[in-house]
Amino acid sequence: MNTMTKGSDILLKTTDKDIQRIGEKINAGERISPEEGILLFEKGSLPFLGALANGVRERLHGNKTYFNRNFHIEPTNVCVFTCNFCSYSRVYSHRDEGWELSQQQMLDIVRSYDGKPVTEVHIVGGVHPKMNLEFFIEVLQKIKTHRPDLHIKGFTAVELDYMFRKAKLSIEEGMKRLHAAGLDSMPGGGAEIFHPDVRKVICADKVDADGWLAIHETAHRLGMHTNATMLYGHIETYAHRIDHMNRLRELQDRTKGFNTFIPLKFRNKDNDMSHVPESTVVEDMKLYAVARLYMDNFPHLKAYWPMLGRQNAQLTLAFGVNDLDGTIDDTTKIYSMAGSEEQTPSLSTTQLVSLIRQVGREPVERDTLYNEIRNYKDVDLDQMAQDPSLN
Ligand code: V47
Ligand code: SF4
Repeated sequence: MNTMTKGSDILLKTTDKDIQRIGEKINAGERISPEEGILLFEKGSLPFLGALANGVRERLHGNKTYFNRNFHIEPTNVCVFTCNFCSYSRVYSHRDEGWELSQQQMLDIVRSYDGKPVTEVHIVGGVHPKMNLEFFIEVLQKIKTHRPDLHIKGFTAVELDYMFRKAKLSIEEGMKRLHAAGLDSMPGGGAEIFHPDVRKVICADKVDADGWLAIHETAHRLGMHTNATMLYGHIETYAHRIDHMNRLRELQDRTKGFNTFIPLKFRNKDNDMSHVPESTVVEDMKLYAVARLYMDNFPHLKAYWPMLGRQNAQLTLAFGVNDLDGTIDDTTKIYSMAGSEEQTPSLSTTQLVSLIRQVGREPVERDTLYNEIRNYKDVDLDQMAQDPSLN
């Protein structure tokens, strides 16, 4: 049963004229301006924003909540860059404190999923000065030879920018070579906050906004889909968030190549920004809601449960989110090292399905491109728990 409040019901109870007008615009299917986006952050109450965002989410996806079966490969945490929010990377001179996987070790990880119904491998890591384009082309080819049907979502624009510059290739040439080797799509990492006033404080030395956007635009032009993230809840203002989302919305108007927007909550353990307090759950939910309202041309909004924790991820499903990412199988360290509650992030299919059903939503397994694989709305949870392929 769906007990969520529709946006139009809550509008009657809003006394702020500006906010009421913005709500009416959204309910009429009109786009909101950057100024209106900032006003929503400043003056929109949590229940009001939640109801509006939920209305948009249900217009787009009904009660469906997507997840996938996936695992990560993190080739290395050695990194030439020094983002202040990063708890995960080690500089090259301290590489003995980190890890560097060989091609064989990466392939062994893929082989360990033989016979298991995963559909996606997500490859992301630090920017290692010696792991170059040729190295990753071989990795992609080996994975595809071993398991052609496995979708490879790999490499942030930060990793690609470094690889292409080192190989002295244009973005287009570099992307074409990776695509031909087996790269199917790109994750959304490395975006952080685009505005230079923030970027110069939190991640001064890596690719800037225009470089990040140019790589995604090229991928879209070559027919690949990508995601986009935003690292929020540190030193950025509401205006910086809207500026970030606006740049993405403008690119999406031109290419339609983004699948999913993924806000990532800043976690402050063991990094150079540990003095910055983390955002509250109220701020988190407001951010998801405003993202759903502002990013009107993004089909999907994802809450990445290893970062938020599973209970808060459940809560986001009432604030515009329609996707929870995947089973993960304890194959990523980025968030546990930054202090997430999820120290060994892993959910069986049964657990993910239960998580979604507990809050009255309809779990749908998808592939990376959001083709539906199976709807678990009416599946018997006890029977599922007995099925080894789902646990
Ligand atoms: O760009 C690093 C973030 C990102 C911290 O596309 C941190 O499906 C919070 O982009 N606190 C990489 N966040 C991961 C990423 C991603 C994750 C899941 C799904 C997808 C997708 C993409 O992790 C980085 C950075 O924004 N990050 N450190 C931290 N302390
Ligand atoms: Fe390197 Fe990525 Fe960490 Fe920045 S966030 S230091 S690019 S691993």
